[in-house]
Amino acid sequence: MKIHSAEFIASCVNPEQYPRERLPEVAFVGRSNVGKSSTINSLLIRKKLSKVSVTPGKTRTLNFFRIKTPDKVVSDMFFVDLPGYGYAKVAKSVRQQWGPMIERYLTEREQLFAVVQLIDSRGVEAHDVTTYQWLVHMGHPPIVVTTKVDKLNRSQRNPCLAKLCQLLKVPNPDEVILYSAKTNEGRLELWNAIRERGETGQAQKENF
Ligand SMILES: Nc1nc2c(ncn2[C@@H]2O[C@H](COP(=O)(O)OP(=O)(O)OP(=O)(O)O)[C@@H](O)[C@H]2O)c(=O)[nH]1
Ligand SMILES: [Mg+2]
Repeated sequence: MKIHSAEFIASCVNPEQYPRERLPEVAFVGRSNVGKSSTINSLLIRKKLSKVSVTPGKTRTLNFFRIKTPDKVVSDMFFVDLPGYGYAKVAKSVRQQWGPMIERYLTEREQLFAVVQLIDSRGVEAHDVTTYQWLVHMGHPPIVVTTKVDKLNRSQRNPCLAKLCQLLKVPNPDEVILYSAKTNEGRLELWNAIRERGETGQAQKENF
């Protein structure tokens, strides 16, 4: 996927601050430090667009990036980098704000056409499972991406993937995308999955 432009637009904590332009949106969810910001940068071939940190809890607001590509299906849209869930060291008062902030965005945002859920390829946590189930329940079955696969050797890959599919009960294990923001492995597959959701969304709109 070629990227015409990728631009930071806004950092938001409530809906009044969300961008006014009604463009299709793709949200990236996952626990703190799983690699959401790195994956966004890798997809966009930008090194520093979304801030990456070794310290979990870096992204604390909903960050909107406007993306333009030459592809008709995904020509103009927003990527939304969400704060990570489940990081105990972030002050409790901050964590208490994050849950409702993320939930509200995911449940109310009409132009949200794809949710990408990132899970560390080295291990699924209970919070990942509940988030996955909640997203399915809310009508946003996510594109599941396992991150940091460069940290696994070849013999570890299949068992890790099988475990993840078993815990999440994903209906189609072939659709889980193995990703590395370090090597860009999985970049094409993830773009294809986002594009596919875009096509489905457009077809649904035309049927109304
Ligand atoms: N080896 C390797 N490291 C990665 C990969 N993706 C992210 N990392 C590292 O993991 C750490 C966290 O990455 P971020 O992209 O900031 O994670 P995040 O999910 O945005 O974290 P929060 O904003 O805190 O929720 C950083 O040190 C990254 O360099 C990957 O694919 N491979
Ligand atoms: Mg981040």
